[in-house]
Amino acid sequence: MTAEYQVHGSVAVVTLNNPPVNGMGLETRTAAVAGIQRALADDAVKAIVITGAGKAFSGGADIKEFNTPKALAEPSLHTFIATAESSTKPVVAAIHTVCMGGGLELSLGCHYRVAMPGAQIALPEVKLGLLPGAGGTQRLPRVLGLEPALNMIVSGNPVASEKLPALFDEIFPADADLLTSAVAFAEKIADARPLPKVRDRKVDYPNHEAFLQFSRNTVKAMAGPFPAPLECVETVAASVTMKFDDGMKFERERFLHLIQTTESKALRHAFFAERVASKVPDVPADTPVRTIKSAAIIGAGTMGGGIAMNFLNAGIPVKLLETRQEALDKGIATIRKNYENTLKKGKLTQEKLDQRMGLLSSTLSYDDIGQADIVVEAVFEELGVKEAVFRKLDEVMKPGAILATNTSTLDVDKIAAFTKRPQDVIGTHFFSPANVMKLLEIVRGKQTAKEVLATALALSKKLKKTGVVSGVCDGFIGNRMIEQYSRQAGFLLEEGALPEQVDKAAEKFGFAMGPFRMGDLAGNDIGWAIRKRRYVEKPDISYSKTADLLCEMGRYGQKTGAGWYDYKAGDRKAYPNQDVNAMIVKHSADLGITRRKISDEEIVERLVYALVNEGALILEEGIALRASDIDMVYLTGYGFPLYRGGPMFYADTVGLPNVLAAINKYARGHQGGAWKPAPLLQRLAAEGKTFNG
Ligand code: T1G
Repeated sequence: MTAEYQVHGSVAVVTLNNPPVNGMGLETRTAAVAGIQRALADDAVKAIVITGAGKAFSGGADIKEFNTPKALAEPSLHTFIATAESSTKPVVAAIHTVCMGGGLELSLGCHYRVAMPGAQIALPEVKLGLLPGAGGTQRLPRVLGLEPALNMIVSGNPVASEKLPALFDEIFPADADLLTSAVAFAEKIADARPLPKVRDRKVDYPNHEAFLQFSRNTVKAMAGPFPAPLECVETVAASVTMKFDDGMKFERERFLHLIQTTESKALRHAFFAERVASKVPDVPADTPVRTIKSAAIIGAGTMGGGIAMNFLNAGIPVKLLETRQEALDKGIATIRKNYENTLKKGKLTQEKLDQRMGLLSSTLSYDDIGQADIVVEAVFEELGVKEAVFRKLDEVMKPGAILATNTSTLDVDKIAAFTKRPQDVIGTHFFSPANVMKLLEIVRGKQTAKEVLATALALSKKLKKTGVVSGVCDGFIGNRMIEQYSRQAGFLLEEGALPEQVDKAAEKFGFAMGPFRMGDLAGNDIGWAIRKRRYVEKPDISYSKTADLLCEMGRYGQKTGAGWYDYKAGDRKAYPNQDVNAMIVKHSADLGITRRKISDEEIVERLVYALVNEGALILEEGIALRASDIDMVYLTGYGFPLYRGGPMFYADTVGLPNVLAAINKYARGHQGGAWKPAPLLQRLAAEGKTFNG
């Protein structure tokens, strides 16, 4: 059943019932419209209440139906709303918990709205690259007024029901029973006429043109590559400048335009990708999880401190362990300073700061951490050091404690083998700065217990991270792909490009930061250390020597005040350096390469398709469970532009045959050996399929 029908006295109650959030898919719309029609045909019924079962009134239209015939099939959401609005008997929307998107639009088509306090009210369509497409842009301004409605629609952010008295005819006490109260309200107004319709109201806003022009300018400045915010302004403007039905037509036309845009498809892809990432096919959703009431962090450096903050922010006490008191003191001071900076920005209260710092304790002894439910090590990235730590943890940690490593490049299975409990060992790869970056790569060892994996996924949600499961390989998902991206960046320098051109092209594509500025930020010596290891372990993999030559010049990046670029104190701008560029040009000559002009298009293709091709290998090796997981890694951990949906989604929009053709072209060029097309890419391209299915 996707909508139930009951009669309470003289009131019919239609209950939307499409778990988990009563998305108004075709079956739900059909059953609800049938319910209203049944009520209208029953003379004993004097009024109608519409409400939602479970944890929502309604989370809106069923996004899963978009870009499928069901989305617009009759009865459409418009028809459902019109059925309520044109009803000859009063229709009351009884709202609780969540009322969003089409759910709120449905309630605006009803004659009355009543609610429980604390319900989250929103028109979040803009966050999906859309606009409220079922009358929200025309009706909400008629209820809340032009400015509050515009703010809600352009921001897409929820507002608690009790903060919107103009929207509701009654807000019940928190301890009221919604159904009982709503039925009583319906009986009270059953004979009231005329039936109040939002569409009959007028939006009164003197000098609205000036306000709307100001809104256009403001939204244009902040919308970046996304078309939806400005479309929201224009359609809300129609609520003032056009008659209701004309405004509805205009809204429909702009909605149908937006739903076809790549930006909207990318945002909707990311919405579901984030949620599906926590689903592991062989780990049932009801797998028991271990209780995490306390944590221990080994290492109070940049990573250890950042990781500790995640737990403190989630209200989980942390015991920070270091080998030397001064390291401990420094680590704790850094954590406090980070919180104080947030306080200064007005994003944290003193009370919260004190509460979080109050959850932090420290020790120099492993004997003090044995009772922690989870321990995360963030010590030096060297297998010998990890071995010593894990052997010690194996000795002191209570049975059932989760032993997590924050390694970014080492083999989690080897680390697990240092203990007698490999089933309790897992990788939790945080990204620096760990208290800021949303991405958490959860590395599943061969022997990691399903319960431990399920616990780590649940914990990532509690830490407000996007947890993505990775298998064990060198670099897991993100770093393994970025290595190919960096290789291409280096080869481009040898062939004729300079760091500034490559970075500008990448940033124009939408990356938060190009590869060379990123190297300067992360530290060029980190890549240098990895390459030195690679030269021994995998001599057949070639790299441009330019990055090594740069490090030999002592130019490790921002931390040394100079890297690919020069930096000035207190200024984050990257200034090209002539010595570095001369080194690059000389290196080309030493290689006997005649430097050539390289187009931005080639730069972007080589950087992005290097990610795509490695992502395809990762997918077919089963290191990543699905293409959208790879997209989430890049959207939340590597500054890939959200409006392009992630590398695999972007490749789908370009067309895999086109991606493959470009790769085959580059395979015939300089360092072409780096381009071995992934079999999965070749197969999908040949079959006319996509990564994201
Ligand atoms: N359609 C389909 N599925 C949805 C959904 C929706 N609208 N909203 C949530 N889900 C699924 C979600 O994928 C997940 O699935 C489960 O519900 C729980 O979600 C014409 C066009 C409602 C605040 O944008 O903001 O109406 O992983 O983990 O943290 O103008 O979901 O369990 O299989 O997020 O409790 C506008 C989007 C639609 C609201 C609940 N509405 N959803 O948060 O649970 S467009 C939205 C949310 C529209 C009209 C337009 C949140 C939530 P699974 P969750 P939550």
